[in-house]
Amino acid sequence: MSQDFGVYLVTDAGLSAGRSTPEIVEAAIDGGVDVVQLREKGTSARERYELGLELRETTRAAGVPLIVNDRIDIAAAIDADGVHLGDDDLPVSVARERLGGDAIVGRSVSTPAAAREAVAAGADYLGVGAVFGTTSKETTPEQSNVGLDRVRAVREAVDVPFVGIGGVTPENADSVVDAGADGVAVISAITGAEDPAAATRRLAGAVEGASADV
Ligand code: TZP
Ligand code: MG
Repeated sequence: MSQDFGVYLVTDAGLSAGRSTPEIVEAAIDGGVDVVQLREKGTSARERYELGLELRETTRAAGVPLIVNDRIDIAAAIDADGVHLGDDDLPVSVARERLGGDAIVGRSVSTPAAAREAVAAGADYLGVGAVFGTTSKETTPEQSNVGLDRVRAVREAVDVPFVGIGGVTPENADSVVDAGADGVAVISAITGAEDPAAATRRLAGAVEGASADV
């Protein structure tokens, strides 16, 4: 798969300092974001669908893939590029069957064993975390602070691209890529930034700088 996963924005209007998700996404696109995931936990299916249609237009115009968190049905309804699934969501195989071979199907994992399983099930990419401490999501003990050693272990376990997520900032993003991730996924480092476009640029610079060392 040739998709670039350098800077992957996960949306959350509740963590956007009063700004709307479309506003944050436009700024992130301006800053060079590689992938946008519509997350917005706690909103209704209808709200996510309406927002998804809006984001579909802006991301398509910019050539940035749009992934829907959790919901295969909403991904299909808005013609998203793919879906991102976790332990409580429908299986990767169902997403593949429903969305087709070209869809980008991602899976959240926090261990090398789960990473291998997800890849065997047909996941195109993985989200690995929470790498550092985060207050943006309630994590189980197994998902908390998995750290850079776990990122390295996942890199050794699988060949598909993956992003490190959880507490990633422009200051520590390079360490996540140095440990083997293809990029970083963030909520608050972009959504909570005073200047989300500049924050995206800084993250992209950190990821590129780290990849260049390899
Ligand atoms: N999955 C693992 S940690 C996390 C998700 C969705 C939250 C990431 O948010 P932040 O603000 O980038 O730490
Ligand atoms: Mg989920």
